Amino acid sequence: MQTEISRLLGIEYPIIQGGMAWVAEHHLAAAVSEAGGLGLIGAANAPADWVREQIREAKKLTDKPFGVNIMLMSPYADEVAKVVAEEGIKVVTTGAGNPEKYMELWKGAGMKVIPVVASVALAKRMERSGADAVVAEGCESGGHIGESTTMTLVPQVADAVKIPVIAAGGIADGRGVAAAFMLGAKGVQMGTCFVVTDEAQVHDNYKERILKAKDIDTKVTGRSTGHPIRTLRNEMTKKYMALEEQGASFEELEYLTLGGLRNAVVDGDVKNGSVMAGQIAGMVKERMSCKALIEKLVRETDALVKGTGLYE
Ligand code: TUI
Repeated sequence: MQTEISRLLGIEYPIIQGGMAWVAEHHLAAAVSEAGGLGLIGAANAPADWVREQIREAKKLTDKPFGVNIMLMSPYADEVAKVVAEEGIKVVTTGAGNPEKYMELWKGAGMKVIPVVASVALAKRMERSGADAVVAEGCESGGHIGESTTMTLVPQVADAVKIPVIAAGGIADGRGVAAAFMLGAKGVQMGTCFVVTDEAQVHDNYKERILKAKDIDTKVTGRSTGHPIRTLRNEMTKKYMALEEQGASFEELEYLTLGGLRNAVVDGDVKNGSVMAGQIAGMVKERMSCKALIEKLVRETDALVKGTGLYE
């Protein structure tokens, strides 16, 4: 399953684990990389020292390449941007913004830079600034999302740029991976299906909520504040919708979703917390190791793609 992306990153399979806030810590990232994909540590809103520590811990668990995802709205983004270069990280992905101001630093350090984009315009701009690839993330994804679906975004981005495109949003089995290749992607990034893996340090209530989710169980809060976030519906989303209708303040609304992610992931408060997950949660029904998941994805994809020449 070699593509431009697996070759660019020096990995076995072009399968990337999303840099999910509170979820993508060193155990998960190392397990994905050990299994032949690319694991990511999600810097999210964490201080730079936490990120440095996570990088050092991941290095103890794997010699294979892994990356760091930098959430650009983080108050610590500037510091984290320096830490990843200092620690010799080979691949950085970014989300929720435009990473242009860090490009010189990262390219100078010999790093591969892969911004997550939700539009053709940002994809083109990233290519001009020297990005090595982009992740085109459709709004099927969990967490902070854009407007377009994966089905519409991926081919439009693939047509607009020469650098390889990685598809994200709504992928959790070989059919999704093969479909992404059909749309012009050279790799995939997945989040929700990695949350329920054995290595994910996530409260069991959170994993169970994903495993029990049905197709229509996600909601998007924050469209009115300009920060749309996809989560599984619960008391929090109900309260959010009610507050939104009453014209609550931006801060009040933001606190409800973003503050609640830690409560859900760490404490298992899946009623009032923020249970970020993608629309594909309804199809994620089995717990397994990262190795078993990646082997299953590769096996299923191979069976569908064989003979089509799509891997070349
Ligand atoms: O970033 C994500 N997903 C996330 S981040 C997150 S935690 C969070 N914390 C505080 C505030 C908001 C979120 C939970 N989930 N995915 C990557 C992604 N990036 N999706 C969409 C975008 C995006 C959207 C607009 C990237 C760039 C953009 O425009 C940038 C510009 O300046 O043009």
